[in-house]
Amino acid sequence: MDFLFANSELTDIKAKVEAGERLSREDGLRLYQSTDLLAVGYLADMVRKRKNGDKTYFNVNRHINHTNVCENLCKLCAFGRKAEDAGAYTLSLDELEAKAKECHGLKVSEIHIVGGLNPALKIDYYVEMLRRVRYAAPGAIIKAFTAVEIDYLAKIHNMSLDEVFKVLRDAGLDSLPGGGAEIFARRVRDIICNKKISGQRWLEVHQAAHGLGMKTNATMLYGHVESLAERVDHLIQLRVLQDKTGGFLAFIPLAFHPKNTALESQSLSLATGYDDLKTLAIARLMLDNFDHIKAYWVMLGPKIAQVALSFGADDLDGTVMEEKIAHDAGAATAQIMAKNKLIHLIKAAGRQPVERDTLYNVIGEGF
Ligand code: V47
Repeated sequence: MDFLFANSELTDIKAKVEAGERLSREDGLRLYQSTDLLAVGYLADMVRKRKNGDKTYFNVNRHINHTNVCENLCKLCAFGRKAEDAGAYTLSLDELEAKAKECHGLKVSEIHIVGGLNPALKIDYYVEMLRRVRYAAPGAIIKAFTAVEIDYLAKIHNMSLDEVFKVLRDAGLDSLPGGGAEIFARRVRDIICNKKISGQRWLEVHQAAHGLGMKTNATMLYGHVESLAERVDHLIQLRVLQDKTGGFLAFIPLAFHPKNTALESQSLSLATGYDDLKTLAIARLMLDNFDHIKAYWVMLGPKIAQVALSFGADDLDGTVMEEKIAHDAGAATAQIMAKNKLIHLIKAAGRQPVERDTLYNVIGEGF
């Protein structure tokens, strides 16, 4: 592959990657500024191979969004509603339980639950939700509530983060998803989600979860008003926390979908397929202390997600039954992907499919 780098401005970065040296902020920016997508992808693939070989992970999972009523109503979001708006909903505990019960026969290993900041719901609703889901789907790991929701519960009940986590963990919470991170820079948050917790607070919530032994994920929402430097800074802040705690499992870049959001009419520099692949590759290169980089097919589309397996990604997420957040914002992908189709995508990319649970314990391989 040396021909890829024959006249490349990335030769010194290639040497660092080969030596397993950490890349700097400047390296991250230079990777973004380079138009040599194949060279960037080749370097990311090298790291991916080193960490995961040909293994490509997926899971059988289900999403549940218990309410779309939200106090924040972020401009980036098409899902949130005011309580009095048409289309506002809150699932009853019986409805939640019924959705969890469906998982039992489907061999679902993960239930991913997130919702809006609904002032009508207090912590006892969350506790009862977790108890019922745990009982209705005993084989599934519950990955639930973004850092934003955890912070909200702490605030409205005047509890510490540790107290909130202990109560929720006792009721069945296993792990936290990576949502709500967006871009950590204040400048960007002021434009796309001005009422949401700060980037610093998002990191504090995950640090607290890690301190109690919980594993969590991290995301970055890209393709709106952020600069490339703000993306690289976001990755570096995640890397710094991961150095401290080792509690992150996977990083998931999320391509912004503008439809039905308050940002729809603005001419934003939306992510392209080229940017999707570059962002996944740069994440793989910068986040040297993360084991897994997920290409989330729901937001990328299955074709880009499959190609991403040659650009640093080693995970496609899952079957994802009943996703609402990306679909409300115009995602054109299906509502569910059959396990066989995920296996086919992975094998057709020359990789080895591995079914995992949330914590990356192997459930099945050799498909
Ligand atoms: O928190 C909101 C983002 C997140 C839009 O941890 C949007 O395994 C694009 O976090 N366009 C939800 N993105 C999704 C998420 C996630 C998905 C899959 C796996 C995991 C994991 C986490 O999506 C939100 C927000 O950051 N989002 N609106 C939008 N219009």
